[in-house]
Amino acid sequence: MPKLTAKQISLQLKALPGWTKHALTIHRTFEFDGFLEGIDFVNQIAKKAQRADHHPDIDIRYNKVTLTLTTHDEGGLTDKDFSLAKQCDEVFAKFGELRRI
Ligand code: H2B
Repeated sequence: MPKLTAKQISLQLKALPGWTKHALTIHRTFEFDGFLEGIDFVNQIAKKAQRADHHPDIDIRYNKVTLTLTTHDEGGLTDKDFSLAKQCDEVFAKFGELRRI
């Protein structure tokens, strides 16, 4: 999986509002109704990460979860990071849907 160029990265980021690039990583902070909801989110992300063999850095602070993605093996950002970021957004969207019921 090759490292993406700066141009490819900015194109990918346009499709993922909420994600920010910092150095060789991208990150997004997700906010939940409480601590346990955030933990539930993290557990769902963990399953997806394991399936993809691609693991985010996870920072949990009460009801906020920050995910940071990079491809250590390549020393930069790859499609794997953007693919997992998209899956994280999809999981998060489900939490919003539950709240609206
Ligand atoms: N996760 C992340 N975020 N980056 C990697 O480069 C990476 C990983 N590499 N999970 C995987 C595991 C690699 O170490 C194994 C051997 O496939």
